[in-house]
Amino acid sequence: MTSSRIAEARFKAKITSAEQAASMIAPGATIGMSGFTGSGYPKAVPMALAERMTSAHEAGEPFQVRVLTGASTGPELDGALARADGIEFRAPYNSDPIARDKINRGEIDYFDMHLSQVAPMVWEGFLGKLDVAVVEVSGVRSDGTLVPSSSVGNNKTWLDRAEKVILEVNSWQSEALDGMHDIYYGTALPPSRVPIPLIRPDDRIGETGFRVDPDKVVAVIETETPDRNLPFSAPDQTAQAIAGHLIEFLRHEVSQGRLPASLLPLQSGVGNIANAVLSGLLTAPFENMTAFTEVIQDGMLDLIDAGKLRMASATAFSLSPEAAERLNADMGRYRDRMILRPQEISNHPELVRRLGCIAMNGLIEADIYGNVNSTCVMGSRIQNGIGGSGDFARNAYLSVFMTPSTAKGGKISAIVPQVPHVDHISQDVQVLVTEQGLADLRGLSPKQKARTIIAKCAHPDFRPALEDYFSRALSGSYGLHAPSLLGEALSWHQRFVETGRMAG
Ligand code: 0RQ
Repeated sequence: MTSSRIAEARFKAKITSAEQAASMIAPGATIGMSGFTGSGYPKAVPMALAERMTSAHEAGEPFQVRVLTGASTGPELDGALARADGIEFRAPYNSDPIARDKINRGEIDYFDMHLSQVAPMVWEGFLGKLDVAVVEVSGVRSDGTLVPSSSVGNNKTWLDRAEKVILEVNSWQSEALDGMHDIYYGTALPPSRVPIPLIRPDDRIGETGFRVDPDKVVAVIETETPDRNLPFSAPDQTAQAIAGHLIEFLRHEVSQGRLPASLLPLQSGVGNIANAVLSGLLTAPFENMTAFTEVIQDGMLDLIDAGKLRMASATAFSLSPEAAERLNADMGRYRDRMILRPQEISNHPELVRRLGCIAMNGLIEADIYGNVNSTCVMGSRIQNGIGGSGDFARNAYLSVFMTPSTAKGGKISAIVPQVPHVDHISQDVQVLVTEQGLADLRGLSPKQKARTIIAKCAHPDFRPALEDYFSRALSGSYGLHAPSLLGEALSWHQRFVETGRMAG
């Protein structure tokens, strides 16, 4: 079908079917798969593996594997394997609804972790021996190096560490991707680590392809399947209001001389609000911006087209089908303005700190002291995972968290007396934004933060109850540094679990 994408004879000789490749994966294997926010994940082998698992289960035989990826994937990977009851252990990130449900029913063990730490932890041996790598690429060059596809993630590490390698060569991916990637081979473990020689977001410090030992490659599959590419919904009023507050704040920071007029390298999470912020930047007065981020989404293409964004560094695309087509049709032009890197570099805490990123991430809820829960609904039910938000939030020059002030049709307040699970401690949360307003928490004590967050960010339906809680805590708390009523602090969540609403 697409063997013109495979320019090296030894790889060509290994072209086979997905079923054949899947038969090389044993029960209990630890598999490093490509894939990050629905792009660049293998689309054929996981489905064939899921079929094998289903047949094994029907015959009464156990068949599960341990799955590591870059981040989230698509229905052909997490969805298929979870549906087949085939995942025993999953890391580092999941957003698939079937896998999420099984994690929350206690049927899959899930290690939700900082995305920058996956590759080093694999090298350190903390995630076990890597048996197989299943990696999507967009081509094999005549010298045997691999052209990455629409995400890089941890693929370098999977290819280096796995005993066996299975490649999916996807001809849906644009051939013009060749040359866009920057694969850095200079990482090492302590005490041999050296500084990463990246000074500006647009520096190239590595190679444009992956190296792989051809003797480890056991199968090459050809595919022609699009990435997941979820439809894009235009920002709603709430998202626009949040974006408006944030952009106003950024303008203020520029006017005060605390940010340059081109801002600092942007990191933007995914989703409706993140896209609204990027859309808002289209008409904001900032020029010559850069992004040092995890994913390139629709809004970044618009900013590049408008000449506002000079370049974007990331590890993956996360696009709507329309934007993916736009990108693929004009890859030669976009290629000079984008760099995809391994996620241990795109999210590297030292680089984020040194470049001075502006981190903008979503949250599930924040408490009045500015602690943020990004992952666990009611403290126990995982939504997605911390992803790269921790890599960026702790180290950013400016760490912003954004959310609508209520969830579930107003039954839940996103501002609560105390979060039942903490992903980002208050020291890592400098600015909190809801559609109600923006709280600048820099330099504030816990009590000052509480007053600011309640006044600026809480929804009016919940504000009086928060004020009441805080004023009673001021007299009834064990200590008055960060006043808390221990018996009551989580009662809002308990009430929701019991009655379906937080309000009494
Ligand atoms: O659930 O779909 O069942 O209704 O959470 O919420 O409002 O659609 O918002 O898509 O922006 O996601 C924090 C989850 C926000 C995301 C989070 C429920 C809500 C809905 C989704 P339903 P929305 P978003 C870059 C950085 C962590 C990783 C990260 C996230 C669902 O931003 O995963 O930042 N962040 N990565 O109803 C109960 C609340 C709720 C709530 C929302 N207070 N209580 N449920 N929900 N608030 C990307 C990567 O790292 C890859």
